[in-house]
Amino acid sequence: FRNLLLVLGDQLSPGLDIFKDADPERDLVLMAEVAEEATYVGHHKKKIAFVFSAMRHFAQELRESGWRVHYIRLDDETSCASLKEAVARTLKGARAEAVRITEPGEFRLLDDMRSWQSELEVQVDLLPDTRFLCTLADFRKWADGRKRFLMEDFYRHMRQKTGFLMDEGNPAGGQWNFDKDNRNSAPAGLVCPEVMRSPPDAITKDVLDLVGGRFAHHFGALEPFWFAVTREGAEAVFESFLEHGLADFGTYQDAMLREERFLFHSLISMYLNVGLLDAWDICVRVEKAWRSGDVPLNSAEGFIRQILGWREYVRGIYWLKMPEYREENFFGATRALPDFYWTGETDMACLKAVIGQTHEEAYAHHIQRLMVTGNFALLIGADPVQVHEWYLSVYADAYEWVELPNTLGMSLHADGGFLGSKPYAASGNYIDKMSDYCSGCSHDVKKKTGEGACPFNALYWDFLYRNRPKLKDNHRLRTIYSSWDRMSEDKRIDYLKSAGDFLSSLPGAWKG
Ligand code: FAD
Ligand code: DLZ
Ligand code: SF4
Repeated sequence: FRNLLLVLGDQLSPGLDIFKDADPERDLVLMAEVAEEATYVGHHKKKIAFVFSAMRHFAQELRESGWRVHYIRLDDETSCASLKEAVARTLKGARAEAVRITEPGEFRLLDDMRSWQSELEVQVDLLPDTRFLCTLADFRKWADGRKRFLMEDFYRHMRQKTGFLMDEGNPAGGQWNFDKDNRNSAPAGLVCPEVMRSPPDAITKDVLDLVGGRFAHHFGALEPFWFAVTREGAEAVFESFLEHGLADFGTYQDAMLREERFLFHSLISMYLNVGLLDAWDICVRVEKAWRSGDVPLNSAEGFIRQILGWREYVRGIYWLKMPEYREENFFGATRALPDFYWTGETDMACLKAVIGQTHEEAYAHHIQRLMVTGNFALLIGADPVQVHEWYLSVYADAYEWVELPNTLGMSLHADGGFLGSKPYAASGNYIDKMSDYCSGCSHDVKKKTGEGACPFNALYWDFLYRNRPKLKDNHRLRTIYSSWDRMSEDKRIDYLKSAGDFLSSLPGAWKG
């Protein structure tokens, strides 16, 4: 054959450039389940099962449309440890003029691939990933010479560039952003749509057996497994969201409920990230739903902002700042991530609920990730690398290009505010306002310090106090620091002592 086309587990898109100028008669597609990709962090069992099953279905889809596909399974006798080995072995069996690959979404792999050409003695072409709305070159152009890199500025630039939700050059509805309408808590008894569940087919059942056997020691429940694993399945999930979820998405975007894990969220990130759904197409359909009067503007705008704004923005920042970005640690935080992040064994009801849900579903929505597990890790000064590895492991949608900026930048402020203008630190009051967790907690959210008090309360002030030298010039924190300064000394000492007692009682890192 002529070219070997390597397709990775998160590149399941027939529209990618490597297929455009390829020839099914002369080129061979290679896909490989390999131990290195399945274990570079201890991925959640559901994430591995999702990726493997989606890969197997995609190979089938390619074959049905005429491609020759060499698919190496992890349980094949001839399975390979790494993607490089898979390429090398395939080339041993048959010579190729070149290996063609879409640029991977993680720096570690791109870096590795850069040496393949000389090591494997074959031409290796890396082609840009065309599934994003902003090319990396365009992002660099936007960033070039800029003093501030706010997402909101990037988002407006993208609205203008793409024309999404624009009316004759102006933002639809006269406003760029309807976030102030999107901060409602959920009333008790709120009825949320049923999540669409896809029953496992024979291919998925095979994968579940494989993952259950090989990765039994990884975090997370494997079953029940109900993720979609094909383009049609992912499409059905999105259609169902358009019909039943989108209208209320905006209003309850930040809410959290014990009994409603998914609320009005779309659950499409894992499908988008592997290429079973397409970002442009999704924005078109969400805008159409608003223009035809099916959903209000605050929901359509809020949703499009996540995809056209946040998703594209974090990817741009990742590639702009890697590899140094991964090492950043603005606060010098070194505490081991407590082992209950892996076991769920804590008496703090909010953390228990979010970690428990993460264990079962490989899913938590944005505010659960940011304001519960992320906020707690920020407040206790957990080591950013450990926190990052946790987020990269436990969610089905986690790939470093999207996970790292969200964790290290947005949530932990470890980049010193490059990505977010202030740390997302909050006391128990925020969690109480936005969720129903506190009513089922043995801690009292209203109690500030001492026995039985919600730990978030003292930790919040301790975090601000501890890091004041680094945060004192942040104008968004000025009022908060003046509240601290106005407190009586006794009260301040009380907070710091309470936080100190709590921190010294924290369990250490997981040794499992
Ligand atoms: P919805 O709430 O329905 O949002 C719609 C879509 O918008 C999502 O599917 C997603 O593609 C996009 N989106 C929303 N927020 C963001 C964001 N901040 N950054 C990028 N895209 C966004 N998202 C991932 O896809 N992978 C990750 O590994 C990941 N790690 C995160 C880690 C932390 C600490 C935080 C705070 C957020 C992280 N996010 C990550 C962003 C966000 O939490 C998820 O995209 C979202 O919860 C996915 O659920 P959903 O599809 O129901 O999203
Ligand atoms: C996440 C993942 C897993 C679990 N396994 C594989 C695999 O066996 N083969 C493969 O090609 N890709 C896998 N992936 C996705 C890759 O890790 C992903 O392509 C890189 O992290 C780059 O984003
Ligand atoms: Fe979490 Fe504090 Fe509320 Fe308990 S009281 S659920 S620890 S915020």
